[in-house]
Amino acid sequence: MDNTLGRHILVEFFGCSSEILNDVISIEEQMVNAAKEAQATVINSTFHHFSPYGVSGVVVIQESHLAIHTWPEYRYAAVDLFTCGTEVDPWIAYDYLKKALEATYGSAMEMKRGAIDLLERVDTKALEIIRKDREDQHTEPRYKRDVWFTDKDENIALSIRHTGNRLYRKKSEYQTVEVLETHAYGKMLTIDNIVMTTEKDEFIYHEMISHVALLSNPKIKKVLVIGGGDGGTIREVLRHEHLEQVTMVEIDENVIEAAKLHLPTISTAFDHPKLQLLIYDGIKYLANCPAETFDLIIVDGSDPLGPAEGLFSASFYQNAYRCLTNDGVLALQSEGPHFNREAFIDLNYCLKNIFGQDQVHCYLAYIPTYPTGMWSFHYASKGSVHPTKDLEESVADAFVTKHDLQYYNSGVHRAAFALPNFVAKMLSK
Ligand code: SPD
Repeated sequence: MDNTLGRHILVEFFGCSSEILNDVISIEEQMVNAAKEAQATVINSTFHHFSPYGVSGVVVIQESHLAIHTWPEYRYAAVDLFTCGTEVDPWIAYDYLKKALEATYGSAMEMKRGAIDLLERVDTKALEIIRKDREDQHTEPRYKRDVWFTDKDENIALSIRHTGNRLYRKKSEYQTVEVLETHAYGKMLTIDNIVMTTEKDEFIYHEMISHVALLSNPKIKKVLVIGGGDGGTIREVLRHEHLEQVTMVEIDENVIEAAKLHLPTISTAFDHPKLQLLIYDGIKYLANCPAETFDLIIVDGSDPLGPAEGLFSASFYQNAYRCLTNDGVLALQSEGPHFNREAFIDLNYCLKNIFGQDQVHCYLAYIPTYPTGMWSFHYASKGSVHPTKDLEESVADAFVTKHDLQYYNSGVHRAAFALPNFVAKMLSK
């Protein structure tokens, strides 16, 4: 170290815990801890998760940086530990990370950086004055965390910055449910690294998945909600006081627990006397449900992966059709025209086959925390009810005023069915 400016250790960790390597919050925490163990001064950290797998990030320290990229599918992490000066020992960070990542094997190569003999020192007096001025102005805490959650397919991503503190995490036999604290959208519920809902924009999705169907068919009395464990959909549905019964079937009780603990403004309706709550597989429930039981079925599921995959199948929608009363309506989230494009088109095609060409209507809403923002829903009518022709605007708007709705109104209801040409073309094939 006598004759160089810094030490750079290039590290490979093998046989690590895949779960830790895929957890952006743990990786950020462990990298910061490793820096601190090595007596470095942390300036800031920036970390991203890449779904489905992998984390990248850097901890900037006053003495240079620690960087990582992980491949959970190979239980492998590539790490750079670069420190300047004599006070920080990068090998302490190496030892700490080897344990923290549960690596079975680590290999490392140390390089000396900036050989003094090869460098020419210039007069630094002017630079010192500038640096002192900047230090005097510095009032903010020095360590800034920049931790990002990313919802992504192979081509498109949406990233949301959060505090790095995880409020909830549970893994069930179906999925991993988490609640994170975002800076812009309040608390956010995720399932298997997909955004489900956030406190600040949830109203768009929940108002649109519920009121479009309920306000175009006042005869609806019995409602079934499949999924929707955060409670936002039943909160909106149960605003309609004339309903006789609302049944909700959620496969994973952890979603309900997470919402009750951390999303109090969304999970307000779980104690409603008209609610019958079942923790059960919605696909099996519909398969065994007697014909013509519900006037409205709402499918509030996740993307077509994991337990939600069956919510995108023909047999599921055949059962939904069978379980609807003669003038019954099906309302569902149907992905984004730009995101999960195939699922969006296939679902439209599948519903038209089951309900009939003219019985299926796609409508759109703009949800900032879903990738691409443009999100779709479908309204499929078993009988003669039409989503816009049967809308009583004055009734809808009185309802909006009474409940102080934040997105839905009769104008938005009608406009949501006006599809941009490229979307209409996608669905006409
Ligand atoms: N890409 C995310 C689609 C999620 C739809 N369901 C959200 C659940 C909100 N109640």
